[in-house]
Amino acid sequence: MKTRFARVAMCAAISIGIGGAAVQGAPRYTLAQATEKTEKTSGQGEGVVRAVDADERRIMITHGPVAGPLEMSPMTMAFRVAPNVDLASLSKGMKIKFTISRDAKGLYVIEDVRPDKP
Ligand SMILES: [Cu+2]
Repeated sequence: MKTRFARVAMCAAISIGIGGAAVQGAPRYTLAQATEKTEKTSGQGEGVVRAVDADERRIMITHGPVAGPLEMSPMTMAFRVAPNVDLASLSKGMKIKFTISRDAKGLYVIEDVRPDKP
């Protein structure tokens, strides 16, 4: 009986895992809600700098598809930039590779920027 229960419990755990992986979007995250707030999700992308606003610490980027837990379609948009990123190293027209994450408020932040050299 004990063994059978363990087997059933394991099957349940596996089916939850498979079901969760197969479902895109919110249902998958209900299981991980407890850790979601502290866990950093990030995404990797490439793009071209359109504008740098050093006062507001924002940059405008035309980016391609962003891959990773944080996915994004290609678009032109403004990002806030993390304090550790040196904005002086960025200029209009520069091709870059970047890493984004979401802050505690759910806003996108650029965590890292590298020149995208051929
Ligand atoms: Cu975007």
